[in-house]
Amino acid sequence: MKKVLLLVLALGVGAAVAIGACGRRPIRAGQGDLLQLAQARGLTPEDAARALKTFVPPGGRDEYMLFASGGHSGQVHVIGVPSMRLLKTIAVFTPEPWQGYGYGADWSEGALNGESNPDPGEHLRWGDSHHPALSETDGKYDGRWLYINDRAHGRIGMVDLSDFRAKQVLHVPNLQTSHGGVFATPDTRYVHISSKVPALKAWNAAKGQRVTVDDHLNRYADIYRGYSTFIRVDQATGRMNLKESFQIELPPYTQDLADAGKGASYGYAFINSYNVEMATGGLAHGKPPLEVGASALDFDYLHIVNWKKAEEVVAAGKFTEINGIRVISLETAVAEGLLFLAPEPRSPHGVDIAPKGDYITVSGKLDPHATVYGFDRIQKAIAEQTFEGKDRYGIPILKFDAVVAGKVELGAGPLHTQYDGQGNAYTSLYLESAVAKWTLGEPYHPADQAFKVVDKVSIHYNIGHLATAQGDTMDPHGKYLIAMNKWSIDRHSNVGPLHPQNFQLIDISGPKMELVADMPVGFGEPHYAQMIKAETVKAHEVYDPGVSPASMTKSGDAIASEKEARIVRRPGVVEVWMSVVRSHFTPDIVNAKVGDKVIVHLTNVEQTPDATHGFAVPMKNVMVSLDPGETTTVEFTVDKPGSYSFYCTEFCSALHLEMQGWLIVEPK
Ligand code: K7E
Ligand code: CUA
Repeated sequence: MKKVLLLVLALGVGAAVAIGACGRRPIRAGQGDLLQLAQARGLTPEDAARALKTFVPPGGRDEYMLFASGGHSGQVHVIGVPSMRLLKTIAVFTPEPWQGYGYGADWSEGALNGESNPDPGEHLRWGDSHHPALSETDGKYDGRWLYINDRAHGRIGMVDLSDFRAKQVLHVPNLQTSHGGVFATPDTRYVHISSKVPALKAWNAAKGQRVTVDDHLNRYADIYRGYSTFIRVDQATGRMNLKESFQIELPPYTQDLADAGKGASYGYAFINSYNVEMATGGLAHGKPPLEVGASALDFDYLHIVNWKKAEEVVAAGKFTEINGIRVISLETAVAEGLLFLAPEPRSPHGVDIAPKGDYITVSGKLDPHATVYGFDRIQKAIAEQTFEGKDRYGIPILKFDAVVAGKVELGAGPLHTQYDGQGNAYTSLYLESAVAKWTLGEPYHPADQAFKVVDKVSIHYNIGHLATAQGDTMDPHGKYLIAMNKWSIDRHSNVGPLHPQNFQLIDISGPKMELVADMPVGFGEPHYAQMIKAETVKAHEVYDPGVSPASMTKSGDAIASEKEARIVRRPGVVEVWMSVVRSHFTPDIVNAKVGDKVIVHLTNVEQTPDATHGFAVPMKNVMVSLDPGETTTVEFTVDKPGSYSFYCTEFCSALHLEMQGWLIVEPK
């Protein structure tokens, strides 16, 4: 049946008429034959073929999961590919009530409030999520954890993919903002995050340095610094451990995207930069506008960091601890030979390492080329000291011609690159609104066929990142490409002046790229995304009985059934162990006195998939989601007398509406 159907579509709908006319059985799908269905909906044969490429039958599963950043929504969106259906939104930097994230639940408060906040009084309630990084084993996604940075702040979040919840947000010391490289090293020993806009030098900032506009304009090169941070990951839990992490001080260029070396280049990290001019902005102070000042020179610098060596330098004690993290100074980094620069054509954006770790693609942004560096050439240039000089901080600059393996003219505004398993690269062209497919060199393609554009497809419109299936790993599948477009203009129904972003699914399984589907994205501006084979992710269906999402182990406050439910009072505190089950809270009446702190340990004692309940208390900003098996604690203070009817927020059962109780606050 399937074969006949494909044949019909391959032949075109016209052919289907002929087949029908020969008296063969028309192919029926529901209420009509395919021809009638296509005609009734105004679809061409090409449209119908596209529909077949993306259609997932009712109850079916997508082959891949796309983890897309949500930009200034501070979230991560999980999307099925090829159907382009939204499966989940994971809150990371921003409260989200459905998941009970940021409305009193202990695990979520712990994550959202963050660790090592330099300004603990300032509770951030948003972030600008840009670059997701799935954990890896042997250079391949392993489906355990996901890390993502906050562009607005120097923060990194961790999502546990065993329950798709954010568990940790870390303020990275000495970074005020972040951008590049959230990436996991191929073994997830570290996740990396670097600064975006240089911040006041940590050595001084720790002493409470003050700054004037005059300092900013005239001493920029001395008082600001960037930092490249390697955050150690606990291999059992995925949690980030600052004590075992380290940072490398960088010049106050604006460090942009970054990527991890792998295979041939394992142990290295590569970070782009722009504004090596160190423009400060300040038109009214006689300085050029930042965007002009930052584009004055022809070259910026690719930073080449030997993090394996940095790890040894730290182990040898050659660091200073600043604001809770071990920092290798710029001087030490240069002296130890763990930091090099390579010129890159002005104001690049993406840096993306090829699957075997041998090529490093830098995209021009203002230059129509991609510049491809050979890691073997970089190593040789370092060994032979093929330098063209040093920057003002003494960092050796490798000779451009010595390290470049190839250049390829792609089109206007190249930004980001992904790969497939056949030695092809795919680069987004922001200004041209297109994706260029081009070839890598040896060992992927012979020299005479290398660094050539082989195909181009238009997208709609203004593409930022793109993601191919596992396209930044050592196991790229190719197959699908998602263009993550900033503008949708005329592609969707008018929903007011703030238009949805537009994801486009492109079939890259054949020699020609083919645009297959649009997906409006009306929930925050995605930047980067990663696409993983769905079966690699093995999340729990339900929590084991009494598991706390904070620790993923059995909570000491878990109860097994309503028989263990109880209320314990001590002066000023009412502590409740409450069972939650279809369709009852036990106890269902809790009494407290004005001024009491109320602590409720809630256990959803069910083990049925989907039997989620909620616990919401009016006027207290409390909303907890309780998935089957989960134990979560919520704490709040009651300061006004009255009767508050708490209730279950999920339509969990026929008697869901009856699933409520009372908190009675008596006068003192
Ligand atoms: Cu190009 Cu933040 Cu990755 Cu956006 S960045 S597009
Ligand atoms: Cu439990 Cu509704």
